[in-house]
Amino acid sequence: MVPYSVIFTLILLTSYVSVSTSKASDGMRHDVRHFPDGFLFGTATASYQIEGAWNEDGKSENIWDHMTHENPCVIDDCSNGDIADDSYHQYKRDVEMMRELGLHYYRFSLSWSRILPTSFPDKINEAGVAYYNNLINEMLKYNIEPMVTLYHWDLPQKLQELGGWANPHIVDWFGDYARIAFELFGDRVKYWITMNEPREVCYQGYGYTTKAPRLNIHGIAEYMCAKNLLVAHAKAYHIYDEEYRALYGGTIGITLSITWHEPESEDDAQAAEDENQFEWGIYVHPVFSVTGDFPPVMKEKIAAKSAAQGFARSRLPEFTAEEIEYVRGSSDFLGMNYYTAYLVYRNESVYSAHAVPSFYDDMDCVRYQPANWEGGASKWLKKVSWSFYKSLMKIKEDYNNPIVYITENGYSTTGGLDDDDRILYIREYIDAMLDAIEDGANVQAYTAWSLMDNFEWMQGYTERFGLYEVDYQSPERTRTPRKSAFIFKEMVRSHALDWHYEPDTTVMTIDEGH
Ligand code: PNW
Repeated sequence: MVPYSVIFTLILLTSYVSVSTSKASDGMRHDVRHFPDGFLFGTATASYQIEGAWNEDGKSENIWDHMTHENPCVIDDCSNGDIADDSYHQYKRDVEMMRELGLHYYRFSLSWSRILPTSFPDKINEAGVAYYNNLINEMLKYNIEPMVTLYHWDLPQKLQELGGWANPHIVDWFGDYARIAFELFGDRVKYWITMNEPREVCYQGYGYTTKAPRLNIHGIAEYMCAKNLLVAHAKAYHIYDEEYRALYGGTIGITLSITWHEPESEDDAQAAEDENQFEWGIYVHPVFSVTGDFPPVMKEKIAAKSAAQGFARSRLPEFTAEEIEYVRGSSDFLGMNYYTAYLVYRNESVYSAHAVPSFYDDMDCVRYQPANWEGGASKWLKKVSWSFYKSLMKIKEDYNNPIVYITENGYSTTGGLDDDDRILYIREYIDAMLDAIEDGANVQAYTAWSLMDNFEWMQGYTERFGLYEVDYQSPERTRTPRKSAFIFKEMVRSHALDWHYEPDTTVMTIDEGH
């Protein structure tokens, strides 16, 4: 197996060179490339990763509070988000940074248990609502549009005890919460995102142990989660569509993590396609395809494996005909978080490379990243910009060219203000995105992850994704612009990608009009 993969990796790497530079090698790479008119720029964060104030002013416990307090060292540095960036108190500085960057919008998420401490609509926490009102109003003062994610992983702990996303009642619970958010903030918020990255919620949190609540019930729980989460998303979409759209005229969609899977060899083309379907087709297909429902390959493979393994029915739950219709088309845009890629080969050996049953065993594939792919501080985050182009083109082709907002893209370091690696990553990915736009992909916005360093989930504060560095030793969590912040600012200001721009990083200013 090893020599085989090595040989094919080498062959593929040679062909990648032509993929990655196809635009550049024909003399077409422009030193300065302009973005289409109306193209928007923002940065993103998430509530648990930045807010802190975990138990202040009536907020109740969520699954990340619970997990990090019960079992601190599941996090690499045994840290937690109790204080994090203290954005609950420092939000005016956050908005000042958005103004420095000249952002058109800022993507952040709401903490369900801060707004609804019982998890349900019987009690609205006024202090929590006031925090979000203050943040939104401060942004709007400077014409920065809020883009609000309803769910970025911090489920109220009580709902987890009731089964969380594995309990179908969550469709109603999430719908009730969404309606309250639309009611409270819909007059000022025009961009809504229902869910952030169902894949990470379900596979990592329910199938494995790499996100809260670490259920580790693979091959079963991640599929229950996927179905309920999609119906819950659709519920929020229809509530907005029917009760608020005419009133407020906003737009609402779902954010998915897309990762490209490239065949290791020609023989693995179907394996790579299967992996793409299992990893993200499971969420894109039900919402964006013409037919709706889970991808056919998943339905077939999981039903067959389940039967052979002695299960009474497929471990992949079925949507009813009514649910298929309810979920199909339930998104005005595709929010795409894009970071990295993998190579894939087929593995149908009776000696499965994976636990049985499991999501990875079900697809009969193995994925990996070659050792010579360059990467950031995060083990999984390799810089593979050509894969961004391929993913955007596949989404254009397979799903009738939906409106795409890049709702996250970014790179990790271990810290420091001179982040040339991050700058190179961002420039290469944006270049690939511009190639896709030139070739017809309907990408309308780009969001850098992240505005500032924050609690990077299981990696705690060991991996830094910020355009601004955060000093976790200082009580006010001092934020300082990295070199990448200056580069990003210039890109927004000039509405162009300039490969040769070298910023003066001595003073960060707020330009006129911001
Ligand atoms: C995203 N992958 O997670 C999340 O939305 C953020 O909260 C997080 O901080 C950020 O990316 C950086 O990790 C991802 O394996 C986790 O491709 C894993 C992947 C992608 C996104």
